[in-house]
Amino acid sequence: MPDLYPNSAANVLPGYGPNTRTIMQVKVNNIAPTPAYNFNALRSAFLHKADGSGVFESGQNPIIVGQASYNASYATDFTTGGWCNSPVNPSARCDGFARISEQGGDTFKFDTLVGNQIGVTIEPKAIHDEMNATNTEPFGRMQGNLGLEAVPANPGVQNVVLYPFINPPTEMFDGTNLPTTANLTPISVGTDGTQIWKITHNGVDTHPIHFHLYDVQLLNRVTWDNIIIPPDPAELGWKDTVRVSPLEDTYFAIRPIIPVFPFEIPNSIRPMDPMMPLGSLSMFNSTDPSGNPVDPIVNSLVNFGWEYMYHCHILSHEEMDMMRPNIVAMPPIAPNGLSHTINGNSLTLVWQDNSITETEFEVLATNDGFNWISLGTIQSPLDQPNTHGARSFTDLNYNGTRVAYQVVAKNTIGYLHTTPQNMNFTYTTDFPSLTVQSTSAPYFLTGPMLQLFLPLMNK
Ligand SMILES: [Cu+2]
Repeated sequence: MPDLYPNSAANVLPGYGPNTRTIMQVKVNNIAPTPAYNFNALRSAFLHKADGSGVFESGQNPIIVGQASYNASYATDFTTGGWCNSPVNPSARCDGFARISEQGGDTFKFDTLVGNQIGVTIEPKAIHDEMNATNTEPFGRMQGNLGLEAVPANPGVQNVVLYPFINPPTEMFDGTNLPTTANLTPISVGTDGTQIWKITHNGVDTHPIHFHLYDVQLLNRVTWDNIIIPPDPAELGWKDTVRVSPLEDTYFAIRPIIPVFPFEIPNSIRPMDPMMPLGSLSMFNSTDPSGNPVDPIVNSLVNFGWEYMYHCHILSHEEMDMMRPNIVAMPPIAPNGLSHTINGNSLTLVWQDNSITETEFEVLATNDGFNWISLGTIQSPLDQPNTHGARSFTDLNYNGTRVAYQVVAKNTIGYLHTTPQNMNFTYTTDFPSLTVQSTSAPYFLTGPMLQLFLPLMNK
């Protein structure tokens, strides 16, 4: 720029803008350049090493679903092609890719790092984002939504069920047997709480779907004209955000790693719609996961357990309700310290409640030392503080016949159809709930000698 002094900019000090007087010159020394970056050394660092020190195998959590793309990182021999989930002539080995015909409720089998083949049920999710196709936004604005795919998904019918954020939670994890930060080993059974998600997208835009709490392993995409698209090279490994594109099914494996804390984490208990009073019926989508209309959903206190989210990471989409709760049920700390008092034919059992996350206790008894029967439950209501302390239950049918008692602490997450007293709905079907539990040691009424001999007496 020209120097306009004395007509302007007379008082600008050097180093302060606008400073039109400084000219910068960058000189390049005439010396030998540094060596070219050794890309092969970087690639080599990620390969499996005999001592397990490869960067991926030692630095990342173990993958869930075996795929050939990971062979170099683990020295595995996952197959490059083989549909072990085919209903006809399934291949012996699994390539880890889902096909167009697979859907919610099916078992998705895959090969694992430890060498066995296991199966996990496919969870059917859905996205839709076309103008006027989503109908729960009250002002007619353009909106994308997350939801579920009703199964079986049939051509030519409405299979996508879209939910606003306030609808009862439908994404739930059972934390009982999931790996923890203190004990993380590769998956070897299909029943540890791992989930396979299929998000089918009947819309128009690609959405970067973001997961809280856990990273996911992208398995593949399969277009609705049946082209299997493996993850891009940059999509291998762990991702907290994955592109979900229209007219495709996008498959993830999810295995949350439970953090271990030196203190209890309480449940998240709140109205499903925090903006409206309890008892409100407005702005819910009263359609069940199978796509059938149900009686109106009632805004009520719901136990969301450990509450997280998953949502589109385009924040204008997220803020327009492209977000759903994503919740975890963790077993309460088991009760202990059982004691009793007998009064005629009734027995009062007292125990120590060690948990702030139980929603009810169930009391079990046995008359023969083997077969346990339920005597009933006592609630820990969601609208009351949940504390430690003594709890009790009176068995009115004691009659001197009981051998032992047990107390089960249960934690139930999800919408339980709590209805205000002035309403009397008959729900035709359910939104999901999930109960996890911890059980006290058996409490024998007799001395330790009988305890020891009871198994023999029943032989
Ligand atoms: Cu989006």
